[in-house]
Amino acid sequence: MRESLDTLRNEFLARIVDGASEQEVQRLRVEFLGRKGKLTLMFHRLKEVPPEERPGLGEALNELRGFVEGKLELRLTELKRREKERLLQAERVDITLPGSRWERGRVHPLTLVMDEITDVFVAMGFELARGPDIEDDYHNFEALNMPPDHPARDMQDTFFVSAARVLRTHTSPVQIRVMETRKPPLQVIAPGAVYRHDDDATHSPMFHQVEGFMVDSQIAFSDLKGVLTHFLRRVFRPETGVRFRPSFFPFTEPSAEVDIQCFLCDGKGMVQGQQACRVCKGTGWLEILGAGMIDPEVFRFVGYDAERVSGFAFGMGVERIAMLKYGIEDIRLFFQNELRFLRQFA
Ligand code: 2NM
Repeated sequence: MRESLDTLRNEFLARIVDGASEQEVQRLRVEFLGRKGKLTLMFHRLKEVPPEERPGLGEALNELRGFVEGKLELRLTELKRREKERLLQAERVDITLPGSRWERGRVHPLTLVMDEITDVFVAMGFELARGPDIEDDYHNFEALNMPPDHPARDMQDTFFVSAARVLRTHTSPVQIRVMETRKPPLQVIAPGAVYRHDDDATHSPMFHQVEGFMVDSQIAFSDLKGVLTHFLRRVFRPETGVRFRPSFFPFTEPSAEVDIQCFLCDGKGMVQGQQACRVCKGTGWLEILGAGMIDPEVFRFVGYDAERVSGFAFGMGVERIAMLKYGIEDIRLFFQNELRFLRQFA
């Protein structure tokens, strides 16, 4: 039995080599110290030896058990230490590397101009309204006095989503929705993206408008002139000349095109004596807005009594105003997100 103790110790030592994995350590623990382990069995066999040999043998067995347990524990500790070391190496970071800077973002020039336009109307008591980019035929055309066969529908190259739904070609449907759900007096502006099948240096398939309207019991064309003149003198210069030319829109009657005096040549049309002004192309005027008195037909569609209410409405293209203000020649610059372009706007 003494000899088998030495054999067992040697066998164990041969197995608990340096490369032993955690699983191998656990297997060895079971194999030697488990309920039917080799060492455990030897403890059972103690009763087979003569009583006088038992104390010495028992002591030797206890010593071997302690030895095996110690070695197993040592091996596990070593494995854990190595794993920790491996992780520390793998996850090493160089804390002396400089950090990457966060560049401060800027407001997009179109947002800048749209906010500026909006602020002037809000200061005059207008409220903001929004609506869906995908509209139905009724709100985008029909209720704006453009029946299915109306020639004005050709004026707008419409993107169709389905037979009955379109990407809105103007923000006027937002105003229709406001009038449908609320009663005068109302002063509302509707800024937002609109869509037309157009694409060149001055036309983008998606662009932005700010439209607005005012409805009450006694709104006159002079109110339209006063509000829009004030607006234009706020966004451009306080002394800017403004003119109203007769025009046509299906949803307003009478209608007008609103021009401002050119801010580059001061309305002279010429710069440095003889050269035609590059901003107004020599005309001295810049077209900025469309406007008019809301057509009684539109009031009928939204359920207003045209005998009791009147109002004006207007609309403008944000890109056009931004291009004039900043001297931008190509509308596509707004949508290319070229940082060298965008960084120029404070
Ligand atoms: C324009 C020009 C003239 C306009 C009309 C309406 C509505 F819904 F009230 F009838 N909203 N916007 C309007 C009128 C828009 O844009 C050039």
